[in-house]
Amino acid sequence: MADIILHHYDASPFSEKVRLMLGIKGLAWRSVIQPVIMPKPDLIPLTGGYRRIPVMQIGADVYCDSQVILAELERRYPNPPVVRGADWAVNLWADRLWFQASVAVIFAEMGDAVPKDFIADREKLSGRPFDVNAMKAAAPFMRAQWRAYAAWLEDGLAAGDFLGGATPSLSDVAAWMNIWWAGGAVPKVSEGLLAGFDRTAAWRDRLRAIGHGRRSEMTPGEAVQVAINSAPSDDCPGDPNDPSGLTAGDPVVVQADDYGRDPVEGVLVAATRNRVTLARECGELDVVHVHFPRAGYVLARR
Ligand SMILES: N[C@@H](CCC(=O)N[C@@H](CS)C(=O)NCC(=O)O)C(=O)O
Repeated sequence: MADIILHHYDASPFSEKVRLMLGIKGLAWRSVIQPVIMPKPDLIPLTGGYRRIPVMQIGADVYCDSQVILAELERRYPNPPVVRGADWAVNLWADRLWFQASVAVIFAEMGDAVPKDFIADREKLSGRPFDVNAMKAAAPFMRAQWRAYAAWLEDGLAAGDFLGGATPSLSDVAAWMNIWWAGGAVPKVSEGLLAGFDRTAAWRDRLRAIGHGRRSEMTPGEAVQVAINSAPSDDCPGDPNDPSGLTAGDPVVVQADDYGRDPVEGVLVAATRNRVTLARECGELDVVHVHFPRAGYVLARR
């Protein structure tokens, strides 16, 4: 099987979910470090416009968003099993509600030290002002939200070493992102918000000990060459009951429904219950298949 290539950067919390999943599965993977802000000249040709991180690439298949990345890793490498129960719903909560609380808590603390070009980039990404004073004003409320979310984790760990029982599950991976990010970026604040949460502290040590699998570096240019020299894999059939009414071959556009809404255009390969796949012909790259989650993304005819 072709190499797993993860386009990421070390400080990226959403990438940390994928790195932990690679650790749980014990996989070897290639690490491609992408820029923290635009431009991303060796990423955009692969995705067709999607700029967020992480992106996973396997040959000429490109997976945008940690949700579809984690699902594809589970599909290709089912052992040990990681996804169970209502894990995907927990994942979206940790990605959205908890992550937004983390953003406010972290940038209220360190926002004044953030470089201007980063702020300008993130304002463009979100379409809203990156207002550190507003984050500071909201911080007391957001810290309370953050601790309430962490308390669910603490309570969820009463029955076992991990949220899904005796072995790590996707819920652990999803929750880990927020604990990992706050712990690294604002350690004192995080310590206060987790005060008394002893099970969470022990769980954090257990997850940290899992590591990231076997990582080796690759340059962004090499990754583009891999896509040029590969053909996309076969995809599963579309959902015949899909409410969009779209069928394979239709010209479509996909975009995120939260932030980083850059539209990606292509030809529909398949729309399943939880994934949409587009074929894109892109100069030298010939055909790549770009995969997005359904939950959290808008799919429309062009
Ligand atoms: N829903 C996306 C969110 C990804 C996301 O927000 N990533 C951050 C980095 S952790 C990002 O792309 N920031 C802008 C950038 O890096 O250019 C996912 O699950 O992958």
